[in-house]
Amino acid sequence: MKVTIFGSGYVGLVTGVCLAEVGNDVVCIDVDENKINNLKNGIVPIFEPGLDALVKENQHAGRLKFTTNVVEAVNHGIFQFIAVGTPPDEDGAADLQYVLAVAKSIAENMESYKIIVDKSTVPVGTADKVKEVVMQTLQQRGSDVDFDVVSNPEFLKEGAAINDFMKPDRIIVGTDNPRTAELLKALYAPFNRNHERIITMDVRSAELTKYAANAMLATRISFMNELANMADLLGADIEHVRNGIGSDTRIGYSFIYPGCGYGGSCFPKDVKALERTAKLMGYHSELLSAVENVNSRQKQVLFQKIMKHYHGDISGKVFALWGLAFKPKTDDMREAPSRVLIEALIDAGAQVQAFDPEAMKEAKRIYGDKPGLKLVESSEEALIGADALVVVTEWKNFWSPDFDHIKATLADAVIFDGRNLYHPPLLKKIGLTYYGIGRGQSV
Ligand code: UPG
Repeated sequence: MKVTIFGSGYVGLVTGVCLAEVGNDVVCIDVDENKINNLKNGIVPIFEPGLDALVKENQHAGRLKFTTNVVEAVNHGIFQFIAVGTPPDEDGAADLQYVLAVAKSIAENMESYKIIVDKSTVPVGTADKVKEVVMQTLQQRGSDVDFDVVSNPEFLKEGAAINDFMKPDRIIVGTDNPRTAELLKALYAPFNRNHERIITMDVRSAELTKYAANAMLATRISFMNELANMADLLGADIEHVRNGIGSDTRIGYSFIYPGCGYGGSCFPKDVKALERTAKLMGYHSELLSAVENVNSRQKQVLFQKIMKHYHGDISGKVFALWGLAFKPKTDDMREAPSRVLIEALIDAGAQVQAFDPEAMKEAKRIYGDKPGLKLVESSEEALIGADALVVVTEWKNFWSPDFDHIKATLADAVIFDGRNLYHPPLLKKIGLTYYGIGRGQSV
């Protein structure tokens, strides 16, 4: 089938390559010429495991093309996916200008029936707005070409996006037109094997499903982070509590890991946007604002533990920081807890020596030569001359370091573990002072 994807960012690229991989004829379009030229040469702008190879293979096979030419792109696919950004504006609402601009471009150039698919995470009611823009533009052109607008939200986790697309838990298709649902089902058939994963519903419910999923997951995390803070005060270990409740099949083990706060491009943005949508409807969501507030506070927890340990004075101290990306297997530092910590430590007069397996380039782009921050080449180098170690992201190669060596290297022999990677009794035996999240140590 012929597919066009507007926006060659994270969601658009993954969607494009995965649809091409199963044999579709895909054209990806972006306004950024530089990005498109790089992609034509197999240079992928983001780090996502498996993406590079799929871009190259499918381009080589002729199933995947990149362009900046709107006329060519609109004429190509019966499916026109919109996968452009929806950044939050000042008051947390998703900014729809890019989505609506794409809708207009499609309408300006379409000559035959098109299925316009909203893939970007957009507030409830956006599909109706897209429909309106397309209708108006067609009217101005004096064209009566038929079209449908579908909401088909993505559920891709950074670092596991290819697998999430190829083997989805579910594929949500929101449309009010049964004929369109059938066409989408045909497009997604290769990913809908073994058991039925396609759930069709009306457009608004599909739009809300996306926000509901992310808000639920964010709520679980904030809930666990609050409990962790209580566990610290109560002298309980949240890791035992996590195991204790996770074993209840109604609760389950996923997304109940306490830590130094959730980040990334989705949870913070989507929780705020849903709260804002509720407000626009005249509904104040007590829960969503609490989820967001708990998370902002949680990003300060490591800093508070550090300040408490050092009795409020860390000037001149050097901190080795392991992990800059908001989570492992990505180079993404958007809303990352590491950023809040780096800035707090430096403002308080300390120095930071930071290392991340993938995000060094991104850190350099964000911080340049920020005074007080040294970006180093290895986890080992971060320790040299440091007083303490802070672990912020749970990359696998941080899971089992040489603790004897750490003890011998760090001047103050102390570890602040923002992801509860380590076993407190073991570290105690080695002679390291250890602070985790909710391990029964009050801040
Ligand atoms: N996190 C925790 N504790 C947990 C699980 C996650 O603190 O138990 C944190 C994690 O460190 C990260 C954040 O939660 O900061 C988000 O993690 P994850 O969901 O793996 O990352 P994203 O790539 O942001 O993916 C989310 C949804 C995905 C959706 C995407 C964009 O999981 O389904 O498509 O956001 O909306």
